[in-house]
Amino acid sequence: MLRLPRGTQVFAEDNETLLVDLTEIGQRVVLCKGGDGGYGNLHYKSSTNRAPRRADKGWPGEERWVWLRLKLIADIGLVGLPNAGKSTFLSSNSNARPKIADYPFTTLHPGLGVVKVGDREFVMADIPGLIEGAHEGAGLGTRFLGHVERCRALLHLVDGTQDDVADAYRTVRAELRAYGGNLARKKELVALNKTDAMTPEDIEAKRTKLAKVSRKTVHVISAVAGHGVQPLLHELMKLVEKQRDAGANSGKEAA
Ligand SMILES: Nc1nc2c(ncn2[C@@H]2O[C@H](COP(=O)(O)OP(=O)(O)OP(=O)(O)O)[C@@H](O)[C@H]2O)c(=O)[nH]1
Ligand SMILES: [Mg+2]
Repeated sequence: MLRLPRGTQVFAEDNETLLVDLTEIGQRVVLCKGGDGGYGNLHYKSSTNRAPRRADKGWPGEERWVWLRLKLIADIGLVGLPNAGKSTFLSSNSNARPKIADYPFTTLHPGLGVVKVGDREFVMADIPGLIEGAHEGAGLGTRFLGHVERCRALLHLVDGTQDDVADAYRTVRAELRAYGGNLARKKELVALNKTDAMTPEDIEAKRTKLAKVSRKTVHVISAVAGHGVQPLLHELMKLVEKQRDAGANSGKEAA
């Protein structure tokens, strides 16, 4: 028996045919039937033959090669360029304690955290930073874009201390689109992060720029100082509940 985390997909040897999608906790499937153990001498013992020489070997079990691909299931997926502050945001607002550092690709594996908003909660996934070409394997590549597939909605973080916030936003969006599937169609909230390290004029200029390129309301936050975070968490919670009601998630394609 093999125990696998929820969200694991099992593919056939061709690495294309999906055999099972383990989206539920406790789900069990038989991939290969076990063999036949055969019979030992004891089985042939009888009143007339007290020491039988006979034994039957049985047959081997089924064998097959499979590919396992883990695609995390979360309510909200954090996306953004490396160093945008994704892990910081997850760490300051959930029970998760991811590694945080001032260099790109600090996060090498996606991680999950539970975010509490009042008496409700949602699960947020910290995804390694995306860079141009990620959909073709650049940086940490496509492996992580797969995790985004299963999130109900996205929070796109943009580091406000970089010069070109519009370009940062576009780069990530282009990767989501290029990966295909329903990634680019997912609901997305946008936040300008690290505003504790910016002047009010700079914040305003970059917020305007980002709103223009994303055509969305831009949340102005500081993941470190906690500025603007509570209203954003409420928005995320509202969005998650709406998506849950609509059945958009989580293994299955959004309706
Ligand atoms: N001033 C300031 N710095 C921040 C803020 N949020 C994150 N940082 C800093 O930015 C750097 C990168 O933060 P991370 O949370 O590791 O960034 P990430 O997006 O997870 O990066 P990758 O895992 O490499 O994709 C760290 O030095 C953080 O301390 C913020 O709100 N304000
Ligand atoms: Mg990180």
